[in-house]
Amino acid sequence: MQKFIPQVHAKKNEGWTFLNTSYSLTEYDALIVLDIQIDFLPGGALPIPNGDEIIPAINSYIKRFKTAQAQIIAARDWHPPNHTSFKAQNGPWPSHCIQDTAGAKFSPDLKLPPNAQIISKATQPDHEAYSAFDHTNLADELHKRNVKRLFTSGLATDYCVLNTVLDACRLGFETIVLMDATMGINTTPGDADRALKTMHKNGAKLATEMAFPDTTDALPIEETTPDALAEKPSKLIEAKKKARMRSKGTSKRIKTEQHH
Ligand code: VGL
Ligand code: ZN
Repeated sequence: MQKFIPQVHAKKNEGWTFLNTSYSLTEYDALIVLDIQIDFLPGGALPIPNGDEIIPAINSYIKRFKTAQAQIIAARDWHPPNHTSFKAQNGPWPSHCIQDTAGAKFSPDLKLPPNAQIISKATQPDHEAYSAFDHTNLADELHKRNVKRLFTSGLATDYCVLNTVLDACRLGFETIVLMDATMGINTTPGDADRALKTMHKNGAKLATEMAFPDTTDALPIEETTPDALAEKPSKLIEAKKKARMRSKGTSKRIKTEQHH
């Protein structure tokens, strides 16, 4: 599958450094998937342009996190019908993601595992809440599971992702924005780019899937039994040699972080 990197991020060549970062995931990491709901996708009540294009990338991250037994959290915008963010209440947005309606459902293309933790946000009529931490039990859930590192994805870069990431940084989580798995509304052109800059300035790291190991790293090399070793020594030695080279980071240079 071809990797998707939003044009708006990919074209910015100056100011980027190349690091040999390679994130290896554990149960103390969490993937946060924000607002991949019908109303935020093309055809929905408040569609984010090309919002659907990040779903394959999110599914790919879900697979990595699932394999590592890391936490997977799906947040959803979950408004009461008279929410303060709606135009009828003099808010900025058309009605969207109303609790228990079809538009509030997650996209059927999103491959959420059954044990994903669901967080509902912006549920109080008089309180706008873009952050998944705002009036939710997300922080408690993460602390309960001893999560130290958050990887954020989803919609929209300039609202929910921005506010969730700033809260995560404030709360002391190591926070990584998955740039190839987020898309902005860009009500004002440049909003999403400015949001990324703001997140980075406040301590968030910016990364793409290039900062994760090649999928071949998942080969169960350590689980090979002595019996198998006796049968096919040459193949195993080769696989182990490759694994050692990969772990030393000699294989590639990865673009991950912005300089300022
Ligand atoms: C959002 C606009 C309106 C978001 C929520 O979560 O990004 N944006 N409601
Ligand atoms: Zn909303």
